[in-house]
Amino acid sequence: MTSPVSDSLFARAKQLMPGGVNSPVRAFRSVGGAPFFVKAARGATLVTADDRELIDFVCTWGPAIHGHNHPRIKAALAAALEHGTSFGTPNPSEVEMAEWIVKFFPSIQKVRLCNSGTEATMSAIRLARGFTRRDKIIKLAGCYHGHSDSLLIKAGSGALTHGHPDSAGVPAAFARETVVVPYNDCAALAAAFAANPGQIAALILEPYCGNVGFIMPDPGYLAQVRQLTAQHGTVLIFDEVMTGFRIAPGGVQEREQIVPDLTCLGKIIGGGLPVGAFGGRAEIMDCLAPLGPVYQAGTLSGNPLAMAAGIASLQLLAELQPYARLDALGRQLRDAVQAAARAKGLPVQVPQCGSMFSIFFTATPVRDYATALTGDAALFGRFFHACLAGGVYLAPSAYEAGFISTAHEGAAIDRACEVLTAAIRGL
Ligand code: KE4
Repeated sequence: MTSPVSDSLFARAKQLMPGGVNSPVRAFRSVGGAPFFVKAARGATLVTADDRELIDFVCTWGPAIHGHNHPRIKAALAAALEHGTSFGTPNPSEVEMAEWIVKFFPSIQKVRLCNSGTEATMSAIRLARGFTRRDKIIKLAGCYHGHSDSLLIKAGSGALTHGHPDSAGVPAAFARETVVVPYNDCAALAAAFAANPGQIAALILEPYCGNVGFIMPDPGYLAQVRQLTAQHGTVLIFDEVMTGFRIAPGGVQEREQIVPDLTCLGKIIGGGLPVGAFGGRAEIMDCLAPLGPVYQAGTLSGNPLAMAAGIASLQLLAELQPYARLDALGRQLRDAVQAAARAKGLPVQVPQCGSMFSIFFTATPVRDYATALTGDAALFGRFFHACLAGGVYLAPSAYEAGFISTAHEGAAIDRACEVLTAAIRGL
């Protein structure tokens, strides 16, 4: 499959941008080959610069839960555009967005809007440190929370793919303040608290991991995390940038009935435009400037275009309540992959919940960073390219989650299952 236009664009891009991309995972470094360039997207389909149509299971890394360029989101954006692009002042749409978030997430009494998931988690950590007057934090190996210094320690996602989870450029002094423990390991977590008595400001985790592949918690694990953090006066931060409004209207915390102290959001609440948010208990949030001593700010925070697109996306979720349909699509894909792998005698794990899934080529049940690494990444690369040749675009890394939208229903999911089945048969 030749892609002369993408190849030419990539050659130009590499002269101008490191690796020819603006986010590392897009470079296809872990699956090999050169990335394609996309010029348009609609529904479940990407249109490449070489006019190939691909069924998309990345969904711009989560935001496109209604598919790309949904008419309702497009119309909301067009209407907002009539009034301007950015005001730098309070505006009605950020109030409406805050009301939506507080309504869907009862644990969020107050919320601050920002421009990315990285900003949300970085700010939540600073807020927890300011509120507790403690410096240390706990994160879980393989969880990815964006690229702020304190959190790029044993990160997931692209940092994991690139084989050096601890990024260069992070001062050792910063890394020393971040304690890393395995996901799904209550004993290790209790030991970390015992070794740092009264010192842990916050524990941040992806309650369902989406950046080391897709990994769900053992039964009772999240309740144990909640109990230990409460016992030690540690702020529990759920990073639901990926899972918020995707796993359930109120994210994992609704599905698992766990109440964190702070929650980070992003992706879906921007409808495809740059966005982030963090919120939680008012007594913690009120430590934020201008009320309190913890500073946080942003030129484009609450941007009216991002708010308009995000509100339209949330309105659609409230109207359609698509979660059972999305789970049926996820099961259909999971069942097809499992059946094909069984017929081939190929060990595979296909964790799936609702519209999130991943595919690990290993016989080992994947429950944390270490077991995720037992997956055959080279085989995943071959599988990825076989799917791409068949017209299906999976995340270009064995350590990412796949995303399904309502637009995949019907022909797209059926065709995708055929392509994934044929790809496995050909391995
Ligand atoms: P952003 O700064 O990329 O908006 O959000 C960072 C972030 C925070 N928390 C979670 C749970 C996330 O998944 C992310 C970003 N996710 C990656 C996908 N693995 C974004 C894609 C990329 O980095 O190119």
